[in-house]
Amino acid sequence: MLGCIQQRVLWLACRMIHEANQRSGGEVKVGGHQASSASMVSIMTALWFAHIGGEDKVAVKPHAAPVYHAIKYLTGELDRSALTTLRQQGGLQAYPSRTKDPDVADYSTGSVGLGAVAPLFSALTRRYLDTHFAPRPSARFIATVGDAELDEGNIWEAIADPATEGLANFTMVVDLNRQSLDRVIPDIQAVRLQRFFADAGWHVAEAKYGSRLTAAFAEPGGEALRAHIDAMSNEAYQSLFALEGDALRKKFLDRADAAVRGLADPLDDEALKTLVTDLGGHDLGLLIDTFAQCDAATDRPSVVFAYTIKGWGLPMAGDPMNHAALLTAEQIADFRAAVGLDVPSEWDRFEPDSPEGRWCGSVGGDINNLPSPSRPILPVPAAAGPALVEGTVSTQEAFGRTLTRLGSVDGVADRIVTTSPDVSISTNLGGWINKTGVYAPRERDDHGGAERLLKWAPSPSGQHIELGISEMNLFMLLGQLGLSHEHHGEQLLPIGAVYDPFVLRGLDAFIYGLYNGSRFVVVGTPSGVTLAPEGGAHQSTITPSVGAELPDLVYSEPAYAAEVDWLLCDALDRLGHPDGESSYLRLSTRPIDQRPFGQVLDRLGEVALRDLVLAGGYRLAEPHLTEPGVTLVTTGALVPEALAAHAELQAEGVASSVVHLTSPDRAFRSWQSANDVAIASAGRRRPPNHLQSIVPAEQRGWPVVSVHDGASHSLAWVGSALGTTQVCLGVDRFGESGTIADLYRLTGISCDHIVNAALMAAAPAD
Ligand SMILES: Cc1ncc(C[n+]2csc(CCOP(=O)(O)OP(=O)(O)O)c2C)c(N)n1
Ligand SMILES: [Mg+2]
Repeated sequence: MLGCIQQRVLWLACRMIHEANQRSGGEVKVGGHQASSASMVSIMTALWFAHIGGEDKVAVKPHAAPVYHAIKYLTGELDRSALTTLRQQGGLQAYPSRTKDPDVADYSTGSVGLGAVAPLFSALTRRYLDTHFAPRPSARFIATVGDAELDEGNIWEAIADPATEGLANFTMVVDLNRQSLDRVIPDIQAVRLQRFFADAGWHVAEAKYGSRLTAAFAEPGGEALRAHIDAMSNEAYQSLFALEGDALRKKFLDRADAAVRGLADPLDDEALKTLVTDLGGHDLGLLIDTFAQCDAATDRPSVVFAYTIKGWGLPMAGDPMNHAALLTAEQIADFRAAVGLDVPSEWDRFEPDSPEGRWCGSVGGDINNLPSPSRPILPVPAAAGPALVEGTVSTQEAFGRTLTRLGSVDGVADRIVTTSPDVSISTNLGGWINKTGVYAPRERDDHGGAERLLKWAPSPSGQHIELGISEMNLFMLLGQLGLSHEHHGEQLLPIGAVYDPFVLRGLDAFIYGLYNGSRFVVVGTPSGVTLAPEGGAHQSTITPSVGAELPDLVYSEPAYAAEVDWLLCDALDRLGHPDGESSYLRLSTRPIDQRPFGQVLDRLGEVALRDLVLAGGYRLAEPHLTEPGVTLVTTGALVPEALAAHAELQAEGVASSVVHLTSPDRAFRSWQSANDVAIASAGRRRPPNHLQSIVPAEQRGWPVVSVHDGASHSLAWVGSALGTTQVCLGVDRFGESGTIADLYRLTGISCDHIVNAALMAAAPAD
């Protein structure tokens, strides 16, 4: 019965892809992966129809999306009308999608390697929740991955991290078809890969030979047959799939000894092919048993190496060039007939009262996904503490203080979980860790250092998850912590702290988390050339653009302690809102005099100033002169330079004002939506362009000088938003070690540079 179901799954997957390509107007190739889908069809049939239950979560190999949809159609979750919408706008996505497919995938996949470990970090999230809140029902986490995905280093970073140790409810199933996109992998060395997993403490299982081959191995000459198959190169073995009759026999028996020949001779051509291509990854019974074996390994994660055939059951089976190959119309017609369908019935489900129909119905009742309820709104305060108006403090210190204070807020404190790739102390998480402790599934020895300044003391109640130095792991974990409500029914407020330049090291995983609809806060600190003595290898320049340009993320760059407090509280609050998003705070270790902020606070009052800080920025210094001047626009650590330049310009008789963009991203977006034609033509009121609303009308025509401890391009839109000309100062070269003054001079963002740029900009054109 499962064999019959898997054949229908394969048919529907191929037909879906065929349909999508028929629709193509020839504009661009539509594509779809029939061979990659075929390779996974037995594994996925065994999983969904004989292994998983409703609580279990599975990441599907990106190129097997059609198989997933075919299964979800047969179990009743997906409507028939969806099957003809593959790769069409509003239809089924090319790769499994959590956020866009109607049969919501547990994990989006597409960038190979990430889906392979997303469920591992999900299992870690579950383990964390089980020790902090009421235990959830037990659940298994499974990743189905292509063998070439194992080339991606992020997989090895994930399995090597002690944080993922002992996650026995995770299983990775490797679709070992010995082919990638371009080639038959000459030496996949499955044994070596298996050793890597075993050395990381995993349970390693294999589904290598199907039951026919296993039976043949037990016969006289069987051992020789096994040795002969094992000794064949991947290319030679793979080529058997394209051969028939005598050609296959010749190829297979090339260099075979008498014992192997003795076994092959009595078999007719078809029987020989069936035997020698009988791989475990297409043996449903064996797969089901192997998955059960993995469940029985209750102290460590498991990996299954399932030997498969790319293009299994299709004319393109094993062809080295089959990755993007498509069945012809004629081959589709043959396939349809072979499944016992005709054109009117080709998209049908099984008859409901057939054994297959009954099985699909009963499985579907359990495993079909329900839409997840919206996230709860937690009582995050507007501020964690009183606004600081004097003294000198860096935004990084302010972050540490705010977080520690939030550790005393009821209903919020226990939901915060922090994580860092071995930089918790240097990103100022120390106070928070002292308060809440480090997380470990079991009590471990404290190693707070000789002075015991830091209470490290790993325990199940700790709220900081320390990772090794892998920024990919940081973002993979944040991505899964930020889906805690969707996957596990408990809302968490995840905060990750990382050196700002190394945000880029984890960028694909960062994007992956956002693309999955996850919600988390990233603190990139320290940042920029302001971290002067640390030198060029640690000085970030392009991260502001990453923050501003990524969808579903707000990037902010505060300068003052109260701004950090308000922005962090707002960021945590917005994690739960239906129209909310993730946040990225770019911070610095530069101590900053808080008095100028105190003056604005006196002038505007806390409520109004906070609103401006959250909306994107405010005017920090006003012109003392009445004649036309220059608007200085800055963000973050360069506020003191802008204020100093302002004072100098005033002294030289040039009027200037200083705008501090606490979130260049929000200010930019308000300008974008102010220009949004769709909003205007729908007759809705356009939101104000934030910059225009904070710069008085008579000053909007003043030239702008923008200055940023980041690439000059990142604020280059400000002049346009105000309708005026602009000079952009920023860091457009790699840095080096020095003092802050050295680095600002070197990179052209010092007070002098601002003054000179302003004088030039303000001078009447010749
Ligand atoms: C990060 C990333 N790099 C490259 C690709 C392009 N790509 C798509 S499939 C593929 C090969 C996949 O081979 P394998 O994982 O063995 O899957 P199979 O199709 O053989 O099942 C590549 C390189 C991608 N999707 N993601
Ligand atoms: Mg492969």
